[in-house]
Amino acid sequence: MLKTAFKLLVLSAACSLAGLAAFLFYNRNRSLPFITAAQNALKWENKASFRTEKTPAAPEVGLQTSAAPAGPLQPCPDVPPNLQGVLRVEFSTNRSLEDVRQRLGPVLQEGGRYKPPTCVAKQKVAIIIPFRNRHEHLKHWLHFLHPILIRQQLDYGVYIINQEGDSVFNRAKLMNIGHVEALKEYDYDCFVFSDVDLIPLDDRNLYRCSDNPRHLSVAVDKFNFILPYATIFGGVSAISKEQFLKVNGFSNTFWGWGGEDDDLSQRLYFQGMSISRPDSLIGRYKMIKHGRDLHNNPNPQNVHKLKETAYNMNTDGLNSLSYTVREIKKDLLYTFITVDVQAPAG
Ligand code: UDH
Ligand code: MN
Repeated sequence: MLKTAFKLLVLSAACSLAGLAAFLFYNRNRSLPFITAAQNALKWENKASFRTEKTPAAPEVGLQTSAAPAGPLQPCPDVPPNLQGVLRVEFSTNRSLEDVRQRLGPVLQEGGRYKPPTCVAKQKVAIIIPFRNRHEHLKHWLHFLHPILIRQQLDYGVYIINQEGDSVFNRAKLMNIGHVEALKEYDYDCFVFSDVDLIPLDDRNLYRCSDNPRHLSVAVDKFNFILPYATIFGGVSAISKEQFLKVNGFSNTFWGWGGEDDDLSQRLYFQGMSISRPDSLIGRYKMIKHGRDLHNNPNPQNVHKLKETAYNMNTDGLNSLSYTVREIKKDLLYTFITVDVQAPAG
């Protein structure tokens, strides 16, 4: 009797082992790479490399949560679970993009794209950066922002819109171009327009859109962490596709420094929207120190143009946008689009 029971036990153990081996063999090429990708991404969603000064390091995530979930993915939680809060940000380190590429290689897709592997992101976000000749700043931005955006569980892509040549700079037009070019690639529903030199000091400041356009760079060190004025919408701001289309995007006609962000702020106001903001303790930023760039001097005409926003907004914007794409380069960390903005002569 006892002997028979023992035989049965050995037999059933052998069967389960054989079953397990067969399962692993069958799935060796399918589930394992996915598990590895998911584990890598989760490692990053948890990464403590930019450790908060207050919060302790996030706990390790075990295999249990990182394995490929069976069936369709659930929506990501409202509050991403692995945020770190206050971040340490410094620009004294000489950063190499190769280093960032190596560390993020396993989780990012070509073009600076990411999707959370274990849940469906709340929003599809295109980050648009107006750019010319600020490669040092871009290195810092990519080094700090990718890990933050990953922890925020966004389905996102990074688009650097590079103005070709040395004609007068047009930040707003580059933003409009970024919006159009990003939408050619993917069905983004939210756009975060960000200067290349602004790094958030708290990852609870989510790079997402809300019911109203959202100004994210509320408290910048350069302005002593104080909001300079109530209607400001420059620096870093998040605006949904619908909100942006409703105001016909930015004006294309603000050449040189100043006014284009205030013009957009007025457009939003004229369309009955108001600006939302995170708390000033969370919306803190560091701006990388810089002087004024060549060919981007303050343009004294721009302030006068602000009187004409209501009159111009329906004919000057996305519906009148004209430019030429010179080159689209895909890096692991970003999509770099060089454009001719058709600057006026002189
Ligand atoms: N930008 C470039 N290249 C340029 C000009 C502007 O990439 O040549 C982009 C970049 O993303 C930058 C953004 O446009 O962050 C806004 O330009 P900015 O940084 O010059 O604007 P900000 O308001 O500068 O920060 C104010 C002038 C700083 C002079 C301070 C002297 N102490
Ligand atoms: Mn700046």
